[in-house]
Order: sequence, then structure tokens, then C-alpha cells
Amino acid sequence: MKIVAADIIVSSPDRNFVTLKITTDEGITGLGDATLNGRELSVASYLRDHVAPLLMGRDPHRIEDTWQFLYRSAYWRRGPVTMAAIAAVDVALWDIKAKAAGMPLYQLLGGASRTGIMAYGHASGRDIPELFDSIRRHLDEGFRSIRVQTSVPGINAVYGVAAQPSATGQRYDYEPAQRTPLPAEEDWDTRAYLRHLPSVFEAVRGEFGPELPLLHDGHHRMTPIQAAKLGKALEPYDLFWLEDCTPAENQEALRLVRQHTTTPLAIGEVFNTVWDYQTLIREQLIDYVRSAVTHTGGITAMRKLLDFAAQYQIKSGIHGPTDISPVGMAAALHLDLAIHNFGIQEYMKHTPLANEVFRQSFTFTDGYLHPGDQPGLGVELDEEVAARFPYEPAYLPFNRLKDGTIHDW
Ligand code: GCO
Ligand code: MG
Repeated sequence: MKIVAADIIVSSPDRNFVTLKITTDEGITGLGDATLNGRELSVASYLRDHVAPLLMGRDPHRIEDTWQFLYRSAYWRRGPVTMAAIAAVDVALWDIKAKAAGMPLYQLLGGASRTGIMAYGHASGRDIPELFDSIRRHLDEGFRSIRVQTSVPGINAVYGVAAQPSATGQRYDYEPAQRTPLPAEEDWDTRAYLRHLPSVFEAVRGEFGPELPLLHDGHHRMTPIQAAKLGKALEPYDLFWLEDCTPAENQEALRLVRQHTTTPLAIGEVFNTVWDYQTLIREQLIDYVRSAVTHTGGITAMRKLLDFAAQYQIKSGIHGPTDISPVGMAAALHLDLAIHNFGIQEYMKHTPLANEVFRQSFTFTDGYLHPGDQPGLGVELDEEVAARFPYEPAYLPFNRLKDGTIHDW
């Protein structure tokens, strides 16, 4: 088999997605998700201008060799753009291999290690009653694990808090990317946040009892000592995890956090290689790996990363917000089903429009996802529908403190 085409499809059904479609001389096609929220066109160009020409004539079955070729021959290693592009190629090649084998992709990864994939949903509210409503709605939808984010008194716009119900009463999950010509400015005050958050978890535990797994995302905003303080303050509420408590480019920061708290820690949605985790995993400074399959070099690289983590009883918590397309979600689900050290899967539902562009076969039943049993990833791209929604510039917001200083968002 030979690769004869590699097309990059940029489409914006409610939000931007970049999709790679690889076509072979036997007519089998494979899809990869190359979406990098707020920087979409850089990956599209990397693929179109620099990678697609290299793929022509290659044997699509040689996945490991293609991965190493793209990683090493570029000379310039790592980084979100490069690793998202490599991930898209990798996932598309796995899709082709599994379709050629006539099997769902997870079978090629060793087969199912479980019957379903526990997923967590995103509940949020501006105040406690709104938050409780949102939690109840997620429970009604079937979620059995819930991420809790709320507004903080004194801060105007807080990460993770969904837009208000529309006139029709419909509620939406929080969507950070905004179709604005410039990134929106938000405000932040870590002390106000630290004062407020434990009372939110106390209220949620009081209302929903001790069993419900609860998660929280700190979105990189704390210093190590602040994170240590929060982890300690949240211990009575038995979190499933506290995510991205510090900006973890400095992996050593987690040593300090770890000394002070037994709250489980999840990190890594902004990472792109195993090297970003070296200290975190070897010193057992985290409990969950948060990388996206789509930003970390695809299934080939994620499998190696998660196998490394498994030696230290560290589990997966693969990134799955709406900026991961249904193609990227499907790749995550096949891996989740196959690996032994699965922890939990993030799941934010895509809009009906996005689901029209990407026809998926994965299911969500009683809180558990399953990738389905179609050959390959189980996702088809409707290029005609995709073409109706051209790219629209969109940015993630950023933070300033009260005195105007830029802060991590
Ligand atoms: C999460 C993330 C997302 C990111 C988003 C940025 O835990 O799901 O923090 O909400 O903010 O992926 O593009
Ligand atoms: Mg996060």
C-alpha cells in the first residue's frame, strides 16, 4: 500500500477544527486531528507545506518508522505545533491500518482491557445553586464523575464557568475559545480563589454525598506553596484529582506540592512529549497523565508515555475538551479501552453541528464511553458539510491581575 494524498481540512462547525485525511492507492483513507486551539493555522501549514510532500509514496503500515522520520528529520524537536502535526499523521496511519485489518483500532493495541471508559463531565455555576443545577444535569445525562468549577467573589470571569442558560433554557458547557479579533482579557486573584474554593467543595459534598468522584482544574494559576495549601485544604472533600495546580514546565515545583498534600494530582494537557514528564513520573510527583493524544505525537507516543507511567502506578486522564475533535476523541477512546493503567477520560460533548461534520460511532451509556466496533477509528468526515463552515479566527482568553500584570490563564 502507498500513500497517494494527504489533505488538510480546516473547518469551523461552531469552533475550529483541523483534520488530516490520508488517502492510499488502495482507496483506504485515515483521519487525524491536528487542532491546536487558537493556533490552528500553524499546524495546518506545518502539515500542508512541510509534511504532506514527505508522505507521498510511503507505506502507511510503517507507523513507527514514519513517526521517527517526522520527529528526527525535522531536526527541530518537540513543541505543540510539531507534535500536533506528527500526532495527526500517526492517528491517520493507525486508522488506515485498522481499516485494512477490518478491526476497530483498539484490537490492534492489544484488545479491550475493560468494558467501558469512565468519563467525567464539566459542571459549573456562578453560585452554589447554579452549580448544583449543573451537577444534577450532568448526573441526569449519565455522568458518574464530575469536574467542579465556580465563579469566585471579586473576580469577573473565571476559567471553566459556562455561559448562562439561553432564552430557550438550554445550557452549554464552558467553551474558552472566543471568535474575537483579539484575545479576551480576564481577571484573576489567587488569594480570593484560595479563600473561596474549599467552601464550594464543602457544599457539594454536603449536597451530593461522599461517593461521587469530584475533580477540579486549577488551570496553572498557583505557585507551588499556594498549590500545596489548596491541596491540603481540599483533603476533607476527597477529590479524584486536582488538575494543573502549577505551571508545570518546572517539574521540580511538584516536589514541594507533593510534600504537603495527599490530594491526587493530574498534570500535562499542555505538554507534548514524554520528556515533559520525566521528573514527574520517575519521582511519582503526579497521579494522572493529562496529555491529549492529539498534542503528544499520537497513539504511538502516548502508548509509550502511558507505559512509562504504569511502572509507577500513574494512570491516564486523557485530555478531552471540545477543542479535541471527534477524531481525536476516538483516538483517545481506543487507547483508553486497551491500556491497563486507564484512570478516567474527560468528555465534553460536541455541538450537533460538529457532529454533522464528524460522524462518530462512539457511545456514552450510564457514564461509560465506548469507541464502537467499526473498523478503524470509527469516525467519518463529511467534507461537503465541513466546507460550509470555513475557518474563523478565535483566541483563548488571557489573565491580568488587578495591577495589570499578566498572569497564567
Ligand atoms: C481541560 C482544559 C481545557 C483547556 C482548553 C484550552 O481541562 O479540559 O483545561 O478546558 O482550557 O483545552 O484549549
Ligand atoms: Mg485542564
